[in-house]
Amino acid sequence: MNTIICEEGLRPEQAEFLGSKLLMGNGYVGCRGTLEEYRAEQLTALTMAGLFDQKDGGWREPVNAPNPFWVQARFNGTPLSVLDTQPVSHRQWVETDCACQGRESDFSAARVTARRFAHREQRHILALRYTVQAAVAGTCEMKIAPDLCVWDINGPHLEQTSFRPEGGALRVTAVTSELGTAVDLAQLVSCSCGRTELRGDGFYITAELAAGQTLTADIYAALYKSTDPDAADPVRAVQSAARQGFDALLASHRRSWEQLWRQVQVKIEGDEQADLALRYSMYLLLVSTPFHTDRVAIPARGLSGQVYKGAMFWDTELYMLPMFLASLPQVARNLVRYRVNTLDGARAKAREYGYRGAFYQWESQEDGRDGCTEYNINDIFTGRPLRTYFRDKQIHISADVAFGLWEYFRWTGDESLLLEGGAEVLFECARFLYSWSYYKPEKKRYEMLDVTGADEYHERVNNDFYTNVMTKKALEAFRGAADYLQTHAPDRLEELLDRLNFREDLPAILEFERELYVPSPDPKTGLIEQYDGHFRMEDLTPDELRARILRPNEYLGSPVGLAVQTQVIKQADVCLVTALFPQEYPPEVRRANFRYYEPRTEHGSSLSGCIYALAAVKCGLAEYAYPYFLQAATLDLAGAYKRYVGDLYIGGTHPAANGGSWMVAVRGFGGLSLQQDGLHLDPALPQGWSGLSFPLCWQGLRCRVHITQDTVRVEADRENPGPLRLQVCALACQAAPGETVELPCPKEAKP
Ligand code: IFM
Repeated sequence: MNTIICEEGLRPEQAEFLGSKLLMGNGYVGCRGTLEEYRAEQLTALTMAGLFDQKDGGWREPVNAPNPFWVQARFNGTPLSVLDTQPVSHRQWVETDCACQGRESDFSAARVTARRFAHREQRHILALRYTVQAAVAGTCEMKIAPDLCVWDINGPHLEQTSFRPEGGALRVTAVTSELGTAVDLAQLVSCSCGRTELRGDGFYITAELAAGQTLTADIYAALYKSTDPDAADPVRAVQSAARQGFDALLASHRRSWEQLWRQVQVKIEGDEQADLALRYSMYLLLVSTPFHTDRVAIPARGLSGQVYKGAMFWDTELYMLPMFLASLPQVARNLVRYRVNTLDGARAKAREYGYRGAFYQWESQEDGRDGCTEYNINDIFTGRPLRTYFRDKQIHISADVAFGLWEYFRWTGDESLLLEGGAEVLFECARFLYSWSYYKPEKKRYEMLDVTGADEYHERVNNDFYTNVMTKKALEAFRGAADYLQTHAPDRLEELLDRLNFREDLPAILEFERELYVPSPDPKTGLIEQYDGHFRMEDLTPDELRARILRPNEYLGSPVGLAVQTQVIKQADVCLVTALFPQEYPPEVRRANFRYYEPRTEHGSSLSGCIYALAAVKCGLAEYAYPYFLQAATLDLAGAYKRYVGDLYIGGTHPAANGGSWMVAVRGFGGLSLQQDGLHLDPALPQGWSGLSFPLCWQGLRCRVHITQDTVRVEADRENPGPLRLQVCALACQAAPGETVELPCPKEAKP
């Protein structure tokens, strides 16, 4: 089914929002949902994955390519542009089944339509079909040329730009200012009628149109950067694209998307709004996914621009990876390999701060550079930069990386990743966390001091619950990898211990794992304190806190924000743990902590809602689970997110919330979990849902799961190498290759 997200009518003030909402892309490049006449002012951007640049000491950020979709058209002298001429009608959309953007604008004398895409497989190829249909006889003139006037926050990043005609195409070359990486683009235009002239700065088209006649301009572009392993001549590439033609390119692009959707599609029955929201959320995640490389992961704002420096955060491992692990393990491998590839950067960062091992980048860019700066936010009152400690103290990033890597191994059983650098990452993360820890002899335990947890409003705290739990998980992963190598590849273990000079560390790190302090629930109340002393902070609700705000967009967190001395938190920390590892906490503990922390959460992050939804499912609190799920899944559709913190723009798409919505649907309502004894399905569908189905892949075995209010059906793939075993509503079940098994799942069996 083609799900079209369509905006009727022209609202110029929405250009920023629609640019993100109608994003399309192919993981190599992200193209904001702007119109052909739009330029930098309307935040037009073609964001190139993995190409970063720093200009004049500003923040390093991704580079936006010259925009090959720029069209200046006139009909009988009147601009066919919503910037100059009010259209009689206007619509703009994105098709989620095939990542195509479209628009239709009626300017009364002529109607403009456009459809464009970045090819999913031929990832360097972009194509646009732009048509002008005359309502009256007249002259249509167009100039089509790559536009350098694109959105830049800390740019412009491209220098030494040159335009030249070559082989019937227009070639644009430029280099980035910091590293001199070349960006090479060729554009070619083919028109259905009229005269086309290629000059040094663009294609000029003139056509006399009769009333009712249509001029079709097919615009092709090929885009490369010199660091691409498959860098090639863009002129040849664009010529080949033009030979294939727009229709054939679109057909192959569409087939590729259809195939992708078959592998990932989650279907909700009985609730169209939720179904659409989830599909759209997954779409947004997929357009920013690097299917083709392990040199980048998915940035915190996807490929929707330069916000958050185009960097990869812990969002990848904790919020996005789960979807890929369960449905596209080959992509999960790329995401995890990215951390293997950036290990040296993490080592360098640990050294920089006087630690050992691997301290991963809080805002990771190419080759393991940390894009995160020491001053991330300006004080809204004084304009002065505020010292924040995201970069230096969010050490949970190394634990998250280790956790993600081990999750990959647990889900796929693919030992090659461990052997090809993965085990080294686990060893180095464990070493870093150990080197950060303090042993308190009087308490006979290790503690994690001076850290910032998931709740970023409270910086530099001691024993943040999430950090300590994840440290423990990272140490378990380290031990798991060491044990695995000992049994299956002892030579590799020996080699690693020698090369990393790890023999002395080994017993100490094992002791660290045993003696690490992880706060436990209060025996009377079941509450877990988020960090040492949190319960002594002023107890306020977020509304009471907001009543103290003096200026819009005030930053509430450290060092001087309103939340700092209070118990108001930015996003789930304790509840993140109980949501991710519900089996490790009794139901009354999960519930007590949900009831305590949820009313004290300000949701200052898009990572918050989905986790409270997941936590609520795991507590059986349906009245919270569904609304939080819908809020997370519709975040980018409705645009109900923060756009500014202080004077810092933070809009764009929200891949963590997108992946988080999948987690709520499949791991939450679908009840999918991977436990010590294998896969479990313990569904708890919202009342209004008549069904939920999703694909599942585990250790090379694939199936499709269909859940209703009282049954679970598992359809095992014909190609499976063996039987799929899992626990459905606490009953052991087995599906042979090609077999369908259906089990009752009565309400009383649900958690
Ligand atoms: O990683 C998150 C962080 O937890 C909250 N602020 C935004 C970051 C990027 O999404």
